[in-house]
Amino acid sequence: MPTVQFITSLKISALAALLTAVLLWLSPGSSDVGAVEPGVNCSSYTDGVCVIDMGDIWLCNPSYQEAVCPTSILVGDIVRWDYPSSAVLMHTTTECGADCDAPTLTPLWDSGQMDPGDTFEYTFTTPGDYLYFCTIHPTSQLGLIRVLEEAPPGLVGDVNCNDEVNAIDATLILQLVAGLLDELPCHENGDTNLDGAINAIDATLVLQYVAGLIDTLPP
Ligand SMILES: [Ca+2]
Ligand SMILES: [Ca+2]
Repeated sequence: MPTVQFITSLKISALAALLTAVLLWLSPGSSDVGAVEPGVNCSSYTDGVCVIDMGDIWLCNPSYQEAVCPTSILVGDIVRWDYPSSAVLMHTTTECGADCDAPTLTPLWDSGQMDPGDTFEYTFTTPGDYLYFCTIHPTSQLGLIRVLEEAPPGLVGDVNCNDEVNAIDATLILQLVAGLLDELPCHENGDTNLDGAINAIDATLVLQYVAGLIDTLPP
């Protein structure tokens, strides 16, 4: 077999192995992308302002006491934590860094002590996941702000610009991830979960969409 043909066949084999691994890695429902839609767990979400309710003692939704309550917004949005005057205890909203069990000493935001009736605002300018907690109740009040890129004007998932989302798009994304492509023809459509990155998860979501396991992209 000629050298070029051999290398090409190796690349295709590697791609197939990667595709299989991704499919095994992310079965439907095993990821936490269910919280992707902007506005999830905002008590109101209008004009780029997400209001997050705080309580005694939970963040964002009473059902998440002692669990991480996820909220999704778009980049550039403002989050306003709203602590009702009917509450009793004092709380904070404070960014954790990578781990709320070992919080950073330089949080991106820290409300300081909030008394009932207080509010605190922060503007999110960079996509990503931001863990936060109440420094007074660090094990029972936990939250996550997921800051998403704006959805592109094109068809999310259609990376070859043919107005369809199918397995070819997933393959192209995997080729990009594997370094076989430098860019996708419609690169802006490749971030299918709007988390600011194009990676194997995006290809998996395309395949799940094609297989009818999820109804929309972003999911
Ligand atoms: Ca396509
Ligand atoms: Ca992505």
